[in-house]
Order: sequence, then C-alpha cells, then structure tokens
Amino acid sequence: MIRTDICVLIPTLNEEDAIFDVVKTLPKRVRNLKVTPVVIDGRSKDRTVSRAKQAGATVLIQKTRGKGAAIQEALEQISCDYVVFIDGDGTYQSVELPKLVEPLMDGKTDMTVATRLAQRDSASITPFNTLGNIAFNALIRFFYGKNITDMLTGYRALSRKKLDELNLVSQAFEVETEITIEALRNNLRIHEFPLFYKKRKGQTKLNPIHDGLRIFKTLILMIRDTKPLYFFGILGFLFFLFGLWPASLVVYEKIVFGSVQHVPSTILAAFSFLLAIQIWAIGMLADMSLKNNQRLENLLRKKR
Ligand SMILES: Nc1nc2c(ncn2[C@@H]2O[C@H](COP(=O)(O)OP(=O)(O)OP(=O)(O)O)[C@@H](O)[C@H]2O)c(=O)[nH]1
Ligand SMILES: [Mg+2]
Repeated sequence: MIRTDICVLIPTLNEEDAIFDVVKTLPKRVRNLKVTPVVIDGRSKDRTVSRAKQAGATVLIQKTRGKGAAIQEALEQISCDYVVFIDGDGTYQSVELPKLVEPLMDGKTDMTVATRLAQRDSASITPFNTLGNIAFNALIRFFYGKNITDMLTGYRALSRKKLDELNLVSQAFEVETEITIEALRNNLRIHEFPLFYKKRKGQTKLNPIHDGLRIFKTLILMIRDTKPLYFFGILGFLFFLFGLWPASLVVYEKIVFGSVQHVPSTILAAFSFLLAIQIWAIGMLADMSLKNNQRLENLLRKKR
C-alpha cells in the first residue's frame, strides 16, 4: 500500500516522450503536505516505465486494460488525503498542482477541475473533439442545470473521502464523464478554472468515433439512472408528439366527415399515446426507486 498526503495519479500508455517532464515538474510539496507521483502504466511497449522512475515516480503496472480500469486499480493500492488526476502526455501544467489542491485543503470546494478550452495550443484539441465536448457539456447543463465547461478534462483533484463516495465502474475514456456526473449526483461543489493546455507529445490513444460513442452511451445511461423523471419524461413526450399527427387526422375526419376513414392512423395514434403513458409510468417508478436508494445511501453515510 502506498501511503502519502497528496497522490498524483498518472495513467500512461506509451508516453516515453512526455512522462519524464510530467513527473519532474510536479511540486514536491503543497504547503506542508507531501506529493507522491504514482504512474499506473498499461504495459507500455516503449521506455515509459524507466523514464517515469528516473523522474522519481512510483510505478504500478496495470493488470487490466483501459484508462478507467487503470485508475480504479491504482486507487486500490493508494492511501492518501487528496487525489490528483493528470494525463501522462505532457498536455497539462504539472507545476500548477497547488492551484488544484489548495482550494480543497481550504475547504472551499470538493472537486477542482482544470479546463482546457479557454487557453491552449491551436492544434491541441481537434475540432471534432471540441464539438463532442461542447455537446456533452450542453447535455449536462440541460439535465443537471450546472455550467460544466469541460467535463472531459484529465486534470482534476478531489479529497480521497469525496472520491470514495463516487461510484466509479467505467473501464476506458468514460471515466471523466463518470466522475463528473457522480460528483453532480453527490452534490459535490465543483470549482472549474482555466489552465493552459499544450499539444500532446506522442500518439493519441483516444479514438474519437469509438471512444466518443462510448462516452455518449455512458452519459445517456447515467442521465437515465440519475435523472429518470427528465429522461423518461422527454422520451415519453417524443412519442406523444409522434402520435399527435395521426391523431389530429383522425379527429379532423370525425369532425368534418362524421366518420373515421384512416383506421391505421387511429391505431398508430393510440399506440403512440399508450407508449408515451407507459414510458412516463416507468419514469415515475424509476424516480421512486432512485429516491429510496438516496435515502438508504444517506442513512449508510450517517452510520459510517
Ligand atoms: N494505464 C493506462 N493508461 C492509458 C490507457 N489508455 C490511455 N492511457 C493514458 O491516459 C492518458 C489520456 O490518454 P490520451 O490518449 O492522451 O487521451 P486524451 O487526452 O483524451 O486525448 P488526446 O487529445 O489525444 O490527448 C494518457 O496519459 C494515456 O497514456 C490504458 O489503457 N492504460
Ligand atoms: Mg491527452
């Protein structure tokens, strides 16, 4: 077990060009607290592990696969007061670590997040990734009413106690999405601030289509589980709207001609409305179950 005050968790996969500087430029202490860089390496084929050790990091070798899995695996082997996540590709400013940890130490916030969109190298994020990020942030704003400006950033910090309250299960690049929504679900105070974001060294491990779809799926499923009334409410409303067109046709015929000519339209309208009602009912049941779970969670938290 690694014991320290502030653990900086750095997942790496073939990052030999960047990892030395990422580790070396980390401050050794924040105020009087010791900082320990822990690299969790996904069995890199290059010199990542030796470069990380040269820079002074503790290196763990990942048994599973994927960034999210790496983080979970590492957390099981670390005991600390604060956890900082930073990518090992040289995109984030290691030296700015105190800006992330000090607000936590002062009790001003529960999670600090360094955002990338305001200040960055021109080619650091592709237009496609920027667009995806903006769309995901908009979904969060719509469902949770919180103005998260960069939910996919890899540089963030939490106290270990707060981190342990989050239910993290994702294996790959969905981990940031999961942390963000879990933080919102647990009413954590989130403090975002911009930090300069550099162009990455070495090859990206993120496949924009494949990983983008996985992130989208995670986001939608988490919205379903944490905001069922909105989720099923909107879904039911879409079916209700869909049924309005054949229904208006049928009503028009009944009023003008006195009888209904389009029987299939009647069936389609009835089917759509019934489906909408069923979806709304599922939403209400899911919401009741969520509220009960929250009550249980609160009870358990108080008993701890
Ligand atoms: N341990 C481990 N680390 C990984 C794995 N996949 C990616 N990483 C690391 O996770 C960090 C983020 O991955 P990136 O490829 O930079 O992904 P990104 O930052 O979303 O995308 P870029 O815009 O290309 O930087 C990097 O330090 C990677 O080396 C993995 O399977 N295991
Ligand atoms: Mg990166």
